[in-house]
Amino acid sequence: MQNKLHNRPQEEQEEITLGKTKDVAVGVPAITSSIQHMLKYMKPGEALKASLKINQKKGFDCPGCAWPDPDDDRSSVGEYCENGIKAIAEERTSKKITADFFTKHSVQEMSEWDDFTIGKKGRLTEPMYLPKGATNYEKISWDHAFKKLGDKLKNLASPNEAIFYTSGRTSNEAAFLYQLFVREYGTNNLPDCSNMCHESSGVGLSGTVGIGKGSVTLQDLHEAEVIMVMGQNPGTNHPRMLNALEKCKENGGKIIAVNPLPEAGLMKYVNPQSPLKILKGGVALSDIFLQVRANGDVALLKSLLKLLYDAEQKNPGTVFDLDFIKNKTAGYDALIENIKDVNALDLAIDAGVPFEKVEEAAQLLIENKKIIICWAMGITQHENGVANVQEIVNLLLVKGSIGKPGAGTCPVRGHSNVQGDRTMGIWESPPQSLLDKIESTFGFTPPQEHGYHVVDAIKAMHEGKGKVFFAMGGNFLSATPDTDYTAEALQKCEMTVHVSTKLNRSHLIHGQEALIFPCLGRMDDDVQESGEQFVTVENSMGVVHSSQGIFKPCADTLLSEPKIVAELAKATLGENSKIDWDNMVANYDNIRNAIESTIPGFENYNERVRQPAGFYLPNGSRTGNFTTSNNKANFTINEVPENKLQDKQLYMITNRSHDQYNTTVYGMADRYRGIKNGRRVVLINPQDLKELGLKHKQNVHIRSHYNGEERLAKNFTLISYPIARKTVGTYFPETNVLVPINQMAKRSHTPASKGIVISLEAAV
Ligand SMILES: Nc1nc2c(c(=O)[nH]1)N[C@H]1C(S)=C(S)[C@@H](COP(=O)(O)OP(=O)(O)OC[C@H]3O[C@@H](n4cnc5c(=O)[nH]c(N)nc54)[C@H](O)[C@@H]3O)O[C@H]1N2
Ligand SMILES: Nc1nc2c(c(=O)[nH]1)N[C@H]1C(S)=C(S)[C@@H](COP(=O)(O)OP(=O)(O)OC[C@H]3O[C@@H](n4cnc5c(=O)[nH]c(N)nc54)[C@H](O)[C@@H]3O)O[C@H]1N2
Ligand SMILES: [Mo]
Repeated sequence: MQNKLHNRPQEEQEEITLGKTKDVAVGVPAITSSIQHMLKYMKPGEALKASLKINQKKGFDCPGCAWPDPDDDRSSVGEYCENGIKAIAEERTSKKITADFFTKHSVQEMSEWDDFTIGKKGRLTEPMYLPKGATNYEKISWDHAFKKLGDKLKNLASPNEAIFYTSGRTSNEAAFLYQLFVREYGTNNLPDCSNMCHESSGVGLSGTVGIGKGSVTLQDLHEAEVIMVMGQNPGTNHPRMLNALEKCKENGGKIIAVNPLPEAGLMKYVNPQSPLKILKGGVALSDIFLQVRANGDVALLKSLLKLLYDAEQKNPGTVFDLDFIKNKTAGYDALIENIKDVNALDLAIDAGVPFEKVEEAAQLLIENKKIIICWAMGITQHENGVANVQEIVNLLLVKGSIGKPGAGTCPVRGHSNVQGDRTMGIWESPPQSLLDKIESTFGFTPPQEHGYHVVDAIKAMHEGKGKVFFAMGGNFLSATPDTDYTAEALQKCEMTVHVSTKLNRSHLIHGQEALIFPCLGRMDDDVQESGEQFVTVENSMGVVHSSQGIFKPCADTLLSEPKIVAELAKATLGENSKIDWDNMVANYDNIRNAIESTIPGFENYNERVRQPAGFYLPNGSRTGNFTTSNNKANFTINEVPENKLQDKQLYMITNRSHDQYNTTVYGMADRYRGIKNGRRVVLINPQDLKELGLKHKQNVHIRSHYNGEERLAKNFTLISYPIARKTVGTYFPETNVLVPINQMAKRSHTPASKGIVISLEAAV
């Protein structure tokens, strides 16, 4: 029998309970929820210590999101949020999984548990090995484990038959060492979670403003006159961002939210660190809510641009920043040629937003100059994800709203070090400059041919071209699209290996042989030959800072990620390696020195990262120095995507609930949206429900449609919800089975997880 792939038996419908949908985020319920959560899973003394050290200058970096910490005035009671606390409790759980656990439970048995149950089993503590044909993982020594994998890698016909994935929690030190090993071994097969996340931002920004990262600092957000928050749910996924939005409002700024869902955090907010505000009941955050349909953003942005253009025509020089356009940009004439005859009203209708609302938003953009646009997965995870980002840039460029205080681009990153991992060279398509620098610094020639991104990696495994899959963190099976297809791909591998803190489904849907390498987490003390080590990470705004563990690891068998890489490198490359791996790991300062010699912007790394708040990496777009091929910021022309819906079809967006971290399910309560007890739900507009002849709380199957292919996911409960028309909301990863492997963003190859065409059928 095949192992169960999804996180719940599909045969039954869940008993969903509905509470009131909240329009206020954070406040007292968030504080109680986070305290309860910590005390449920952690030792009380540790819970207190963790909450005092989180995101402090000499503390550890929260393993949750990549939102930056204030440069100066940090809260003395901890820079944290409810969901950061849950991430901590998840990592620092008092439960452990030892080798006995795997003797007791076969892989088959575990694969029938749901994701919530799997995640709650505790921290992995011992290296484990699943031999070919075996039913249970067995204990293996670290030495044997490294030898097994090293021998396997040595004996592949080509290094390109191995694939090395990274999730975004890996520190700069581990990531740098890892890519160095992989490239010395001989491949650029370094797919990472970024491929499924902000890759569209990286691609869209690099070509237009010269750097694939955002341009703003926290201070800029406080100073902005207008902040647009597009395709992002900060109340859940970046709760500390709400502090910044609140400060912006206190300084007189206005907020525009662009989302198919009226997300609680965008509507109203109560600062948990301000008792007075808790009493007063909070601040209404968004001044204008543009309830766009799924993937209506290009149409909406073009409609706004046209309204700005019309206003500029009426009063030349008052709306657009003509000096900036003339001196700093290229492609303006072509842009104007493209938009001058479009119809703003038709575009607003296409976007699903009432035209008066678009006009209201345009007015704010016309009147102000310091504009910031923030965005996340609602923008990037579309076939036209790159076009979405480029249209955002167009809007900022006509206003001259980049490269000056209070203005610019703000792609809000996900994993706490996903940005740093990319800076360190975790990249399947590395720039030539990186490869050349590796060669001159370390004396070996890295492979020049680009490697597989996530989708190509899955296909390569499926076709038998990828034989060994190694994952530095993450939960590849559940995070990737097309779960059944990906499962087959992993099961075709000769060997799958996971460096992990917690058990997850990717350990249970495995290759012919499988290994689990248990590792230290962010909060664990990391002691190497020279003594206690700290690591460094880069946040969403390009600040590099240190992170130091504060707890004794739950088992002395755990190794740090850098140590695992070094041991694997020795077992694979042996005497042939040009790198002294033991020396690197003995003192992480040595790794940082190697980073300094290889990656631009890390001068005096060891010294500067010891400054309490770390340092900013250079960023041309922040200062108006656009390092594109023509040294200008480039306008681009992006066509409005055609509407693909046929009769009775809807667009499906796959979102996070308030009670999960990506594939880790913390619990079953999506508190702000008022949905409890289950996750197999479809949020649908009441009008669509009526037109389709379906009913609130009805049990349905979801069918996705892509180029004549169909995929089915069974037994979901319909929930009548104030979501945009023609758009339905479901949770990731339950509906990843419906995301077609080939449906991805042009140029960035990001799976289109927010643009799936589906139909609903009554379950009988
Ligand atoms: N607690 C917690 N924190 C997290 C995570 C987590 O799972 N839990 N995940 C981390 C990671 S890796 C990431 S990448 C970030 C993710 O952060 P988000 O991007 O906020 O996460 P999603 O839940 O995917 O939310 C996407 C938002 O976009 C909206 N949306 C969907 N489609 C469209 C569209 O077509 N247009 C527009 N304008 N909006 C749309 C959705 O309604 C939703 O509000 O959060 C990070 N932080
Ligand atoms: N349909 C749909 N699919 C999506 C998305 C979506 O919005 N919709 N979002 C996409 C996005 S934005 C992302 S970033 C990906 C996320 O993809 P991944 O990063 O692969 O998934 P996570 O669920 O974050 O990984 C969780 C696992 O990481 C391990 N882990 C946690 N901390 C550490 C650590 O410190 N070290 C190591 N070695 N392991 C650790 C634990 O074992 C845990 O089970 O999913 C993508 N998939
Ligand atoms: Mo992400």
